[in-house]
Amino acid sequence: MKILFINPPYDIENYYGKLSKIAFVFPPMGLMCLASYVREHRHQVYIYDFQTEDQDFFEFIKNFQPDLVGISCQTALFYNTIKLSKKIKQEFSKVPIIIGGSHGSYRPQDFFESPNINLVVRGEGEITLLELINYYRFGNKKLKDIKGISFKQNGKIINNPHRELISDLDTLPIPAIDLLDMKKYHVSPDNYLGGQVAMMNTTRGCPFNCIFCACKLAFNKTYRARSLDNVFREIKYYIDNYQISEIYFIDDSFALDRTRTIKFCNRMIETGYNKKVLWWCQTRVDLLDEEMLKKMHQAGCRILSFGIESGVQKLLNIISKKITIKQIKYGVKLARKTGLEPRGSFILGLPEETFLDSLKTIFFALSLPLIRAKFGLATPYPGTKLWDIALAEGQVRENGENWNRFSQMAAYTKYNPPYLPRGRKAWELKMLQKFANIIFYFKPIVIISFLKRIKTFDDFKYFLKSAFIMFRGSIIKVKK
Ligand code: B12
Repeated sequence: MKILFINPPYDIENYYGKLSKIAFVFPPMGLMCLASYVREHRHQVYIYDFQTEDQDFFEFIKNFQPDLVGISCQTALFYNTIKLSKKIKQEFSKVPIIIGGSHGSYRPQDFFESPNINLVVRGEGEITLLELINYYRFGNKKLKDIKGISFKQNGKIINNPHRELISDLDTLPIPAIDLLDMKKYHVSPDNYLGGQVAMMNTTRGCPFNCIFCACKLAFNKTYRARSLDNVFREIKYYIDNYQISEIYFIDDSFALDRTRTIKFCNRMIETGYNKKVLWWCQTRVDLLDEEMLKKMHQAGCRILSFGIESGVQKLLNIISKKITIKQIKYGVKLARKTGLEPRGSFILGLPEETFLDSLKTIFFALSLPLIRAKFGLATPYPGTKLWDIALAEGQVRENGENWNRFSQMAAYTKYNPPYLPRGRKAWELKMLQKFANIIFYFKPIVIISFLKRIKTFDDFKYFLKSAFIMFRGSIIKVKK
């Protein structure tokens, strides 16, 4: 069959406002995984990524004539997914449209308000999608027997039981980056280590239970890791075929398994890949020790991102982050001491957060030797405990919600934050978000770290332009 995968247009200005010009452009990892998997089963595949495609979508689709369309949809892409499905169905009324990704995993019902969507795949997609392809091709299974899907039958939404997770991730092929033009993807300037970047995922699932995180259903809380042989095959593939010099590991917690992390680092050193690629990853402050961080640095790691979230212990407890202020201080300091660039992401506007707590978080961030910090606003994505809290407080609606509000970056957009702690005002949180994001860049170590990155005149222009956009976007002009 001919399968067309689509990464729908992202109205990035809705979500980042003036910062959109300096945001990431990342390859659609979920679709690359699905495409390579079904391609192995001899189906013809194409990924149309609206972020980077030059050819007109309708010209393309008329030429390609798909038998099935699969769209990946996070909450931020919801309305565009609906609009696009309608347009596709106008031209190809018989082609089934299947949705997967974060939003449908928790709220499949939203998609069935549109008559143009045939099915929603919840959670991990590879096996479910293949079964669906076989269903459409041979009709050898009934829909009711395919796990992990939701569909509408006789006006009723049927949610089949969940699909079991893939137990051995090594059985999955390398994500199909060859279907895309890798050169069109880049990180934002503050993450720039120079050169072509590849995005990789060496594990799936996170055993923690933070109340704001929307990853639980896709991969469950079960942590599954690929073998290092398998991971290194992929790294070699990128080095040989794409001459990459940077890898961004998007694992939820890269260093969760200490023994595996040390082995990974040793192998980077033995293979000499640490001389060819620099890399960065996300991990938790409570998983670190000096020996491991030194090893990571030696193995080419340069940036370590931490989800710090708050500078107030009471709030860390409320969000079930399971870390302490002491661990944060220790972890960030240690990363810096071992030559890594520690970065932190913070959330303002958490449940029970007072104005003073927000200030404490901002000044706590400033007090840490962080090289970058990003301040988002608490966003109750469907499927999270924060959603349940917001629902109970009447701040989100079970039906008829405006998904454009769900951005984390409300201060830069025309929307108000979708969640407000008791007694707080939208304008006040928006102002604090802008203040926090901008003041951080005045720290001398932050300025120095940017200056150190400048190697060519082009780098200089790139950073100057980004700084200008950042400052322009952050001019504090918030309507009360
Ligand atoms: C890396 C990442 C990014 C990267 C790149 C994303 C990309 N291009 O793939 C960047 C930094 C750009 C990013 C941006 C954002 N992200 Co993000 N991101 C992630 C992260 C950490 C990993 C995603 C990933 O690649 N996973 C690996 C792949 C294999 O999994 P997957 O994408 O889920 O795909 C599988 C299934 O979902 C399913 N599937 C997916 N699509 C389809 C389609 C079909 C047809 C089928 C059948 C199945 C299917 O099958 C796939 C294979 O098993 C997740 C957290 C997580 N652990 O999932 C958050 C996450 C997806 N991001 C999230 C958010 C909120 C955002 C932003 C809105 C943040 C912001 N304010 O900027 C933006 C939106 C960007 C956009 N264009 O939509 C939320 C989504 C919540 C929601 N309900 O929407 C998540 C879950 C994190 C969270 N907060 O809990 N993100």
